Amino acid sequence: MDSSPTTPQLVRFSINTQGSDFAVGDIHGCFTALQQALDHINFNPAKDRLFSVGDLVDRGPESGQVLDWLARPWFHAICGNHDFMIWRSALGDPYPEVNHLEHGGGWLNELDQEAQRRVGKRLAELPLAFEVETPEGLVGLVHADCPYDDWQDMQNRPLSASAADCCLWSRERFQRSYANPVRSVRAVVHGHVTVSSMQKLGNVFFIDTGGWKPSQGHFTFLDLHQLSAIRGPGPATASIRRRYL
Ligand SMILES: [Mn+2]
Repeated sequence: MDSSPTTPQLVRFSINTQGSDFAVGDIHGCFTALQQALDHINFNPAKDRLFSVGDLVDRGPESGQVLDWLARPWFHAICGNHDFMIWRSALGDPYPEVNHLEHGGGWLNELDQEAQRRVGKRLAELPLAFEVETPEGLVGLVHADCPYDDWQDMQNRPLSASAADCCLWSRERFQRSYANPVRSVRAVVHGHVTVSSMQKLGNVFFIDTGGWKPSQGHFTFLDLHQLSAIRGPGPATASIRRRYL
């Protein structure tokens, strides 16, 4: 079975002249908590857009809602390592390096084969990177780490296997506190590394503040026009969500 994605690795969004653009960190199947946080910040789906930095699924109770969310015209997502592991499994070619069940991937097995295939095909379409036009220039989004010091390298050539791996899995930039800016782009936004509050290294933002965690953490929304963070509410649904973990 061919499990290679056919989607462009980088997708560009033109400027939103009507409303705000927000990036949000890992969701991990906590869509009810995400919706509550969106309500809290007065997100307006008629004119605002929400960009997920990936890891839509696994760990939380509502991974099965992922296709409904991806059908919403204001919601856009790149691929995280969990989305990657799910589509590989769902299309019959599991990623061999990680025991996915230990990392929250068991929900897939509860779907019938047709539903698994629908999820797999859709998640395999998620690109590895977005670039969003803002009044002050392009903002890039990559799940884990940008493999290059210059965003043009994301734009001008196909990603090598190791560069794609970096986009999905790397923690190096964060762990090494590598603060050189990524050139030719206003900012780059990552999830993947869970932090207690948004962190910034050079022009690179780490925004996964654990909104998916059952008893701690919150969603952070990074306004891509202002490059300012809005804190969502804490884990208000903890008692509901903990049952599933
Ligand atoms: Mn991740």
